[in-house]
Amino acid sequence: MPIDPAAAAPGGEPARSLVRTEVADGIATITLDRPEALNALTIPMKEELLAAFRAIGRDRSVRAVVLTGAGRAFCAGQDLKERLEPDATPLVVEVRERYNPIIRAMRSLPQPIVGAINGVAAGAGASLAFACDIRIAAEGASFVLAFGRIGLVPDSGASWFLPRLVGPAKAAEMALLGTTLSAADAERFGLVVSVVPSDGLAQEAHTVAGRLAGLAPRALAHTKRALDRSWSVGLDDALEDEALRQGIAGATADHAEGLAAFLEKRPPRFTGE
Ligand code: T3D
Repeated sequence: MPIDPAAAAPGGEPARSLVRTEVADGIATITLDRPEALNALTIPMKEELLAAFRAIGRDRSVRAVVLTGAGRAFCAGQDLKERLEPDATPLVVEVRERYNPIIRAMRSLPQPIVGAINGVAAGAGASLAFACDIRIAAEGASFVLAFGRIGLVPDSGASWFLPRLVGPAKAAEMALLGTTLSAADAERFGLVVSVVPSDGLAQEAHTVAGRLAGLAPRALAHTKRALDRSWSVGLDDALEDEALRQGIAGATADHAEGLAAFLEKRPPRFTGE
């Protein structure tokens, strides 16, 4: 979607899209598609991923997003071979200008994101998983903050998300020791909502995304923002923020539809208005 796969690459070869976006039934499925390198992130891939989120954010027909990886991994983080290239971008610039915008785009996306964690999520790949709203894992999936193993620090939001998702003690173990969290332990710590057999992951993620897609989009967008905001405000501030958002949601046609559906004992048909 963001990059035309048919467009010529510098060497004359058709550029291969490394991030696939498919939209069906109000659900956009984004697939990191570089399985030969465990979906490790290169610059073009990061650019495509950012473009994909931005395009989805503008598309009102999309009500929910599924983020997953092709092959046996979710994402192995930064492509370390690219990093060794002589003209590699300085780390501070790469993180600030290529990783952080993706994480911001995910968190400011009005639609909820379901992470379908099909395999290992390492380094910035784990950060991408953490930045989803809801995560479902395949039985063989795992999470590892691989940064420390190569003398780097957690980035792309990992140091912010992880303590909030699994608690400070587990986050410290994972961040400092680089301990791998299995899918089963990720469920125990609340990082993923469920663990399913590998061959059932896509279906389960789409079922959850389908439930989200059937809800009122504006209410979901406000809920997502309110949950994020709760980390940085006190109760008084949160109470007032809730009141304001409720005022906005209450004025939507979807709220009226929700009430009508309740009274008529039928499923609501939310339009996003
Ligand atoms: O720009 C910046 O650098 C700043 C941003 C940093 C953010 C980061 O993400 S830093 C962290 C980067 N990621 C890692 O350090 C993870 C490196 N990978 C691994 O530790 C392991 O591959 C895994 C634990 C993810 C999986 O292990 P395993 O045993 O299942 O697979 P493998 O055999 O190690 O890897 C399979 C292939 O994928 C292999 O290629 P080959 O030898 O078969 O041709 C391997 O080189 C490749 N691969 C895996 N991870 C990466 C990668 N290639 C490039 N970059 C990778 N990150």
